[in-house]
Amino acid sequence: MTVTIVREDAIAVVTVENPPVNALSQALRQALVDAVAELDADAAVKAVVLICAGRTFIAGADVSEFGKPPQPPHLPDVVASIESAKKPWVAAIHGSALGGGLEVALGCAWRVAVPSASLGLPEVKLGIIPGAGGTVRLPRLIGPAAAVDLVTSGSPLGAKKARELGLVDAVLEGDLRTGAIAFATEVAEKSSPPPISDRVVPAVGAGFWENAEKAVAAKAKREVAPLRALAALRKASETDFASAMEFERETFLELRGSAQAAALRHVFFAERAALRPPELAGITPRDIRSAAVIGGGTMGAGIAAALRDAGLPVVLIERDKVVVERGLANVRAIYQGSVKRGRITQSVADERMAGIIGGDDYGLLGDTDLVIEAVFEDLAVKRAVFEKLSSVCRPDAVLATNTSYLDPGAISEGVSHPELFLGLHFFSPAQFMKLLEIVPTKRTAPEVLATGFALARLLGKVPVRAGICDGFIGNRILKVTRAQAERVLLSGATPSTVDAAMRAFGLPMGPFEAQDLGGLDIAAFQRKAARERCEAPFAPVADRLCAIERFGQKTGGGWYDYQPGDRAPKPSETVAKIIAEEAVGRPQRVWDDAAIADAILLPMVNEATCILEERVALRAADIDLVKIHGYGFPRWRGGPMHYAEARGLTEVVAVLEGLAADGLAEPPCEALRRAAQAGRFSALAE
Ligand code: T1G
Repeated sequence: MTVTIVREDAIAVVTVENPPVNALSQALRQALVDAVAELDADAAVKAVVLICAGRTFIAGADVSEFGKPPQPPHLPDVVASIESAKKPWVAAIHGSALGGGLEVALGCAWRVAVPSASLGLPEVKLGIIPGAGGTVRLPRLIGPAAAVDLVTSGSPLGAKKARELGLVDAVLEGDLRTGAIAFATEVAEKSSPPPISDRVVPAVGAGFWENAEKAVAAKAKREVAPLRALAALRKASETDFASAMEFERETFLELRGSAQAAALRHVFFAERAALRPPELAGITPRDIRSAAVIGGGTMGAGIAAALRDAGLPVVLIERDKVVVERGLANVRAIYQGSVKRGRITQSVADERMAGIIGGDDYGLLGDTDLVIEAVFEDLAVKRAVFEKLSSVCRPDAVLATNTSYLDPGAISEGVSHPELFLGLHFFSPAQFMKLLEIVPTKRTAPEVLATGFALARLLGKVPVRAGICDGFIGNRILKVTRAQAERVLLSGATPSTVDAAMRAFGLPMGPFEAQDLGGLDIAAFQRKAARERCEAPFAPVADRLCAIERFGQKTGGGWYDYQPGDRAPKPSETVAKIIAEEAVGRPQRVWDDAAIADAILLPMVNEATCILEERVALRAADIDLVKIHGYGFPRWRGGPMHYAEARGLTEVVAVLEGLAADGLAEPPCEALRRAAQAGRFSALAE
């Protein structure tokens, strides 16, 4: 970490360099305070430019310091020292001025930015609120309404919008350093605006805060920080600066130590670590400049759109011209949906579609870098596709299957270059779902695996390497979720109480509502395959529902009944009768939300620990990312493994032993017992 000061005539340029993102470590905070003192004492200096080296302005406090006791100088004091400096400071912003970085800029008398800059206070995404004046100075500068949006959403603004709001004073084209020095030279000659801390917050209309509270609560759901941030913004609008700063700091320090903040920090670092797994360090991925998708159904069309959205030219192959048109129509429908929701403009949708060629001639793939197969989930059908691909594709083309249940190793039998083959398991809808399970076979070359991760970075996905087993990581755990939900059902609960309990835990929907939305026939198909492998999946009620073709919303009934045109689930007498029949002879109990959640979640953790032990997943954090980005597990819980560790693995083992004793779950696996002794899953890898 370095802070250098260069004097350009009467302007001092303070350059911060603390790779990778100029985070506000203790050393940097100290260096900024020292710079203020040094430059205040230098009569020749009329103004100061604060600029950063590297790819971004200060991207916030150093999140890796959060687990430790805060060290002085504390950031509010650093900001106050810049704000009360004798010379005007100009923050010169490029990249991302986020969190504490924007708060430092708010301490400056002026802010200038390049057009590509982004500015924001994302603290709520880390389960905290701004802790160095962001909730107090921002409403004074841009007004309460804009401040509420920026702080409670945590989403950054572009430079143009920031200029409109008055968050920055100028958007500079050309070289930032040169432009900022010119700007500083100009303002040095004139009186500075009053420090933001001395300004008043513009008044708001009656009911503003009450309405804001309703809106923020609706979006935040169970996340605590957004509403606490709103309270701090209101405090800033209704009291003096010092009291508001004190309130903000107390709230910040309290939330920093909270379980939600620990969980969200865990996910923050896990997501970043997932993009560059250590086992692929130094391995150069192949270049992917063109791609193709075989199969234009829901998954194929979504994958084609995701590839197009990343700028790749795409070829979409289907078995004949009629189905090709249907495939292209599926992709077009995706883009029209995005236009309708205002996500993209019509011209962008047209540009995306223009980059997709549809055809039934595999000959079109002679020069394609990557081909992803997304056809019907049948081994013979998939093998036939790869046989054709092996005969037409370049010998160095990467071939991938989007299978979610079949063994990629078995699918790749017969391909001419098995080292160039891997599984790329997208989740529906593939253009939006962030998760990508990357499934290498025994023959997949390291640089091809690295290509899978590079593709994920290109597509903005969260990549997780998964070993080969039935269901890889996510669907294997999902099988346990469903089996456990049925066990609870047959022990006295109802689909509604189970779903309500899982929603109360934080999931967007319960296991039975989710099955009715996705269709019960998909899981039935897998259970059939499992039974052919002599496995005994537990789904007595689901099996009977499928036998009477209750496949969910699409058949007007599954676990619930549905009125035509109405997606609201209604308790079903038919289902209740089947449950009662299947429950005969099973001990019944009264279930509360916590007990239901335990009976479903803790067996998931048990299965996930087996997955870790078998190295189907390499890190517990990877499993957390799979469940958060593929199955709606609440981010603020940190994922099932983080949740279990935070709760205490010894307690998890004890509860599982109780459930097993009652015949309601498998006993804790040996690996989980070992992890419980160490108190952490990482011990399994040692
Ligand atoms: N602290 C520590 N490390 C950080 C960091 C941070 N704030 N931000 C990023 N990193 C690391 C990251 O882990 C990765 O490490 C590397 O930098 C590159 O990140 C008082 C308390 C800035 C938009 O929430 O959003 O200020 O994996 O891969 O895609 O109110 O990083 O290479 O070892 O993400 O170019 C508020 C978080 C903090 C911003 C760049 N700030 N960072 O994205 O790179 S709270 C944030 C980001 C706060 C004050 C409060 C992004 C980025 P490694 P990357 P990128």
